[in-house]
Amino acid sequence: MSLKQIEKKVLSGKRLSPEDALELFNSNDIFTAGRLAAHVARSKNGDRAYFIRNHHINPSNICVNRCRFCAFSRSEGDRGAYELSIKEIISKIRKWYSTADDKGTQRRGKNGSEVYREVHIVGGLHPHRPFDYYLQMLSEIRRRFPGLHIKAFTAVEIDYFSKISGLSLRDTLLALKKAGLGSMPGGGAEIFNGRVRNKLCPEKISGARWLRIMETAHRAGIRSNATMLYGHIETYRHRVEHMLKLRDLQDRTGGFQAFIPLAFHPVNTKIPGAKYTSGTDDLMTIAVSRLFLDNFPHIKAYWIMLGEKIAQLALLFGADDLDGTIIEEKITHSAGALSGNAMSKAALVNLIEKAGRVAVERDSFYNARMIN
Ligand code: V47
Ligand code: SF4
Repeated sequence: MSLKQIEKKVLSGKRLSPEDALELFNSNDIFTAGRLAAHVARSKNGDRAYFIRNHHINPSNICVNRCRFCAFSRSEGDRGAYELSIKEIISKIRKWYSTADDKGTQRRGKNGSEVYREVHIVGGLHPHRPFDYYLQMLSEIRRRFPGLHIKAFTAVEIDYFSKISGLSLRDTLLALKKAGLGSMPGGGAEIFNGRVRNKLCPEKISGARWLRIMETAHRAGIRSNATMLYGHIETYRHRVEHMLKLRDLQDRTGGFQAFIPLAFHPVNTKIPGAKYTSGTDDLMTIAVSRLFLDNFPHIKAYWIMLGEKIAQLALLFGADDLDGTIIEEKITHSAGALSGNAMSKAALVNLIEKAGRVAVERDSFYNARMIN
């Protein structure tokens, strides 16, 4: 099908086929893809572009998987290996979540610091920590900071928790939810194709298992995001296959909130000949995902991986969310991220407004929140 025919399909609201998505990638025509994706984004989210005041915490980088693309992980005893106690996690949060009453009341923190709404927690698969450690972590955070949304644990971690606890997937998820889990991030999806996955991360759960865990989470009332790691050894066909599987699952559960294409970072990884992605590939991937994933409400341009300026441009190519303040990022920065580590609310608003969009501060479920 020609780009003209694809354009007709998009403008009449028809779903794109995998061949259409492949055609868009192969065309290298980022301007046509971007214009169409911006049209779709506008019809879903108007002029709005979202951001959130959030903070990342990685409880440990010790991981039994040691994926080849991951520069963050260490084995036990390696130089640079670390593990945080629950006390250390709480004091980290206390440092930045400095509301006067800890009840999540929206108020400026001490010394005019920002008020955060969400903590994003992901880490390695630790060889010795029991499931109870993770439950206690959640319940302690919830007890001390009841207004803070906890978005935590990738499907890969959920699978591991189910193994170490001996609980079914559903019971693992329900126990986490009861302890305070509010939603799940979309990491660990990488590329679903088995052959590529085996080369990238032979120890990691399969794509089918990742999808099953997300389905179970959605059916247990836990919403999540979905990601795709691109720009390493995969082809466009693998990317489209990956997105098709996500689209099919979303048709069945409706539990995904945002799709986040993750630009591969090559430094300190074990991927032979690996290079940074190009800005044009980043923008094309955002645009094709917006066009193809017609049942995903949001496409996130994760500024940490894209860099501030490509993330800003992505808002004109189909993205409607920049993620947030982040504050402390380890995974991408271990692999050569060129972006900063944190962005203030003012800087996020500036990026969005200078792209001609209306900045909307959101909570973890995309409800608009007043900017204070
Ligand atoms: O699962 C690891 C990826 C993910 C590299 O859901 C790498 O809101 C690039 O999933 N180069 C973690 N990527 C990050 C993630 C995420 C980030 C922000 C928001 C959300 C969300 C999710 O990072 C991992 C893996 O897929 N990753 N190593 C690397 N060298
Ligand atoms: Fe472990 Fe996740 Fe890194 Fe893989 S990507 S080595 S599972 S921390």
